[in-house]
Amino acid sequence: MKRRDFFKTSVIAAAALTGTSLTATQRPIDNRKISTIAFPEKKPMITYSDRPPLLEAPRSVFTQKFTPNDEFFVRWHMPDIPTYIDTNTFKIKIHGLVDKPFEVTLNDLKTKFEQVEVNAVLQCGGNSRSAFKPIPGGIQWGSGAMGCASWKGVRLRDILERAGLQKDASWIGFNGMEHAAYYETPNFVRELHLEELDDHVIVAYEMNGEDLPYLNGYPVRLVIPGTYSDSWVKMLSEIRVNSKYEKLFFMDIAYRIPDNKCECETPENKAKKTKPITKMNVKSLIGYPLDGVKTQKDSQIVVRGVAFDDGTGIQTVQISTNGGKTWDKADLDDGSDGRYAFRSFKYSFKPKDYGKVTIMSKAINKAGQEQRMPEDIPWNHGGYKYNGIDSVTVEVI
Ligand SMILES: Nc1nc2c(c(=O)[nH]1)N[C@H]1C(S)=C(S)[C@@H](COP(=O)(O)O)O[C@H]1N2
Ligand SMILES: [Mo]
Repeated sequence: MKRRDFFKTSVIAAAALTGTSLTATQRPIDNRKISTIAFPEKKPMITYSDRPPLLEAPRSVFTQKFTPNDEFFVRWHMPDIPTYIDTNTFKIKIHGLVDKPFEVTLNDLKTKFEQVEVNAVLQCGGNSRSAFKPIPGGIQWGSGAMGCASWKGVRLRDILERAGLQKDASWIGFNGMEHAAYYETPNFVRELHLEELDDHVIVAYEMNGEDLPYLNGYPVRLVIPGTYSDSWVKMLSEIRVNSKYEKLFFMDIAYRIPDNKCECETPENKAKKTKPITKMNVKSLIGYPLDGVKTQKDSQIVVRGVAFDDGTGIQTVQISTNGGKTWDKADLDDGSDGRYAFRSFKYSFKPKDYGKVTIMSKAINKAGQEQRMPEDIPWNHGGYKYNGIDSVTVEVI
């Protein structure tokens, strides 16, 4: 037996003995090197692929409540992304089960509808996937496949109202403009049920006060606060209203987790029933200090980071500097950026001893949901929804 195989069986055997399913067993790998090559409108970032572009933000940006556009992560499924979009001719087509199908230009969006803004966290369902063992398929993201921005645009509901939904309307499909490299791969289309939509869902053309960066979906994208970003369709060109759910690749295969109480499974025993990932769970991330930072004994360390959930609201963030034995409350900002935005936190302390100190952060939301230790996070095939307690290790010299 090869060494790797042996490892695999012993893990499974251990899981079988204890009757538990596999869990995440390590922290996400998020000290990867920043690329020396920069993409259009972006600073050099952690780069997993250039075709399609897959870029991760470094941990250090998470000391800021709003993630700068030029460091905002990027994820595309298909390599063939239009390189030029003429905003004079660009239109979104709205059709299907509506009384008045129509096309809307960028200018129409900006002038013929009420303009609204929402601050919201955009996070890939696979963010922090590299914490799972055995390794699930997919991009081995560290913790930087997320960011918070202020989004400006038009309520999706207002657009649908103008089109006039027919009686049987219940599912809405959203199509992006890019294409697959091979014809077998379908377009990037997501579907949402009408009931999932509320007034916070917008068709956005602005991000942090600027046009959307090209790689983040210029000229318009869907923004669905509180949910994982796989449904935040970029370069949105078509809105199609249906009575039934169309069987589509991305909805049926990707971005699903086990539909059981623990939302868990093992590599051998794949859950039979699955469900879409939808709402985000509670999470915090330390932006400063970074792993390996050296500090002087008797000098203060000011820990800074961000916390968020699905919009339920963050109750507290706790910090431990002794491996989780005791926890202390961090200071939170006043929350005035809204319930879908990052809450920033701060905590200062003076290490008493020389040597390594591990700093951990744990967010708890208003529903009492909290981050658990990495080894208690349930494993799933897609490597979705990781939200283990965060940690960084510094050295006191
Ligand atoms: N048109 C289109 N929209 C898309 C995708 C895509 O591949 N094509 N990927 C989705 C996924 S899985 C994620 S995580 C987010 C990433 O958004 P960002 O690149 O702006 O960070 O876009 C979503 N919207
Ligand atoms: Mo994603």
